[in-house]
Amino acid sequence: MDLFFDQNLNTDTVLADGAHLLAGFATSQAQPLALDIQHLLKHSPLRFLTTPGGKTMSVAMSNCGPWGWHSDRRGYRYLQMDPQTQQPWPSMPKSFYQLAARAAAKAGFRHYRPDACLINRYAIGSRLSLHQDRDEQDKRSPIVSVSLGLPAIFLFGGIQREQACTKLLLQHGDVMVWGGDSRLNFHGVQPLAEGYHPLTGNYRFNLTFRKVLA
Ligand code: MD3
Ligand code: FE
Repeated sequence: MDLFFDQNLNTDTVLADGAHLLAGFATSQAQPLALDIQHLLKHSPLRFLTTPGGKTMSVAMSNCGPWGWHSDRRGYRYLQMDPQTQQPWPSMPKSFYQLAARAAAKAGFRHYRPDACLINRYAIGSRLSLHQDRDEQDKRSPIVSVSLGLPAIFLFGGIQREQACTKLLLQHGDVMVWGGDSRLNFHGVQPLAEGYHPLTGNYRFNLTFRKVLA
């Protein structure tokens, strides 16, 4: 099996046009990030969303920032209110926003202003099937993702579902920036292998920053 990963801290590896792996970019901030996540989840708890097709997702999700991603039988969309609490999503910590902006800048995307941050929690066996992120109005801004805790095998496909995928091991502290020609590529996450991480226990957390409004 071909599996690409980068152990070199603070390198910028370009996987495809606009797709950058910043290995270990968030490692030094991981502990405060994890504490902030636990705090945010007290306001808008993790939940298992339903797809329009009626399946329950195995990844538990919540959001912070002005917009939050939601899915139910009626479709995928961004909402300003958490439908579970009927309150606005908790605001995005400045440290999250600055981390995402610094990562985007390092990958060549200046003036990144994310207005949504999806919080994904993977338990052992949780997976994310191959999909595109196309619910955001702004498709010119990149998506920035931060991996914390247990490692996962990420699948990076092409612009069509049928194209072959590159496998990438995403480890604690890794940050990825997906912009330019890679912004609409298919991608997914293989079922999380069992393991234990000192910061997150039996879980992997992933933050994905997006710009919803153009
Ligand atoms: C490549 N999350 O939340 S982050 C998602 O690890 C999502 O939780 C995965 O896919 C996770 O939608 C992957 C990396 C990622 C995010 C968006 C992308 C990769 C992407 C958009 C285009 C291409
Ligand atoms: Fe995605």
